[in-house]
Amino acid sequence: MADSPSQSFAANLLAAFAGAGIDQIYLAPGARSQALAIAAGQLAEADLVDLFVRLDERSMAFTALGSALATGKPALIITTSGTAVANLHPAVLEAHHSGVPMILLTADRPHELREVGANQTTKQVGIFDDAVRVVFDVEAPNSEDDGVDEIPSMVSTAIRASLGLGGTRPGPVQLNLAFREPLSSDSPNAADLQVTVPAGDAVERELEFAILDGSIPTVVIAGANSSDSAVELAEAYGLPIFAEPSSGARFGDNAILSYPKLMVEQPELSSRIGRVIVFGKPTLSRPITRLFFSEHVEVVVVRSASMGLFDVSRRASMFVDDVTFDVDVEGEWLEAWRLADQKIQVSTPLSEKLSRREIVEQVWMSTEPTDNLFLGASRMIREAEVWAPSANLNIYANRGLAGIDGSVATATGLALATRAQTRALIGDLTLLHDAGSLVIDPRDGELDLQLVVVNDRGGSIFENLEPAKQLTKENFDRLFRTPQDVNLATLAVTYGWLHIPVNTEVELEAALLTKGRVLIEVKLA
Ligand SMILES: Cc1ncc(C[n+]2csc(CCOP(=O)(O)OP(=O)(O)O)c2C)c(N)n1
Ligand SMILES: [Mg+2]
Repeated sequence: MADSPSQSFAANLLAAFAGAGIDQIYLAPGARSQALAIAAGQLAEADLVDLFVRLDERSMAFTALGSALATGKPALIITTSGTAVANLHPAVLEAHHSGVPMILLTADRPHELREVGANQTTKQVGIFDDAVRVVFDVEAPNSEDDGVDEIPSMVSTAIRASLGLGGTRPGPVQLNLAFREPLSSDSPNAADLQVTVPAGDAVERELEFAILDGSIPTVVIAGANSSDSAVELAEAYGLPIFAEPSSGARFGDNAILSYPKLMVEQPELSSRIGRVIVFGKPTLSRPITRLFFSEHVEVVVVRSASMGLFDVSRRASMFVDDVTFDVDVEGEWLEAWRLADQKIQVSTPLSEKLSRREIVEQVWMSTEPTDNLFLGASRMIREAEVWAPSANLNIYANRGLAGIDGSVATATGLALATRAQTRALIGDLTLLHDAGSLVIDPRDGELDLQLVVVNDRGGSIFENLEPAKQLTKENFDRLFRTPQDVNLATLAVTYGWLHIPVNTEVELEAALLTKGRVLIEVKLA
């Protein structure tokens, strides 16, 4: 085959990424990206990277997002030009808002073929606006070594920006790569190339601390992506902690698990709150959001490394990196919350039918510390906020934008990157929205991936909306609940998944022990 500057550039580029430790590559097929595909295939064949091939770019990008959530490292995403690039947008936005590293390699026509009606050609530079930390618009290489000298610095910048080492939050980065014919060749082989990428130092920011008045009754609010530091603070100073299920902080002696209920049912206690210290991004319950707006509550925000500044009420008194207290917090304050929490935890009656509470409890009980648990963005994460027991588990949720899209794919990415037992607890519409991600590539190998689908025939979360009371049932169903009649058993089987229908707690417990790719359908309606 004739030499191809495109192939030479692609081989050097991918060898540079692989050499720098970026070893997860996601690829969707296409003509313009063929040199990148061939280079990725060579690296995979030589066992230098893991390569995952996907048909649907939307699904692929969410899978890569899941992989990065588990590893903390960006995966490479390779697409052809045109709408293929646009299909990355939902996952790019989620990664932008929740600070997940991601590197996009989008193939494009050469510059002279843009804006002239050439096939499969659109404006790919700028398509993601400010959702990408950095964009490179790389000219098509014309000769053997064209552009190769710039690769190490470009790759270094891309990796550093995606990881947030350059002073911004982690997030997506785009390399828009123009290629002209000949689009590929059989040499060089990317696996034979060694390209050294400068690492560079992380930008150090001076951390800001605050010393707070310990006499003000304070609670720690741990939203999505809070991490252990929220727990450490609460335990160091005897503060109650209200931790969302995907906070990474819902465990330990200070966790007040029933806070969503207590905030409503114990007005005397909750009205005593004079200050909240916020970690991560809390989005789940209205009583907590109301606290941020309450005039007699001071809002102290601890900067999140991933989620960006949180200040929904625009009332934050300070943004800091850590806090301490001048005097010890009264022990009575934590005790009062613990007591109320214990009372409510035991006093809720259980019915005969499998309830959402039992689903949550059973899923948590079946989940080991090395497993992954992904929570879809609808009713079940809110049920988990009320019922999930205290446990230090690997829990993930796409709370950057709280979309129901890409949930099957994100969970698949968690499973692919870790090869650990992975569960997704999702609603029926959330499953159907991402049904395309059920497509299996047999080359991905064995995965222990359970989709626990709570099938209540439609979006039951909307029952809490005002229109549920205002509209006729028929209208409400048509406009909001959108009931569906899809046969999940045949859907699962069509895509090669095992389907297990579940009606009781005992059946659910048994189903959760099943290995392989399983769709566990819990029928509630
Ligand atoms: C991409 C996207 N589209 C629409 C929404 C709005 N939305 C939030 S929850 C929901 C319904 C989810 O229903 P289901 O998955 O069955 O969960 P349930 O609440 O019934 O448990 C929708 C459409 C969203 N969050 N994301
Ligand atoms: Mg539903």
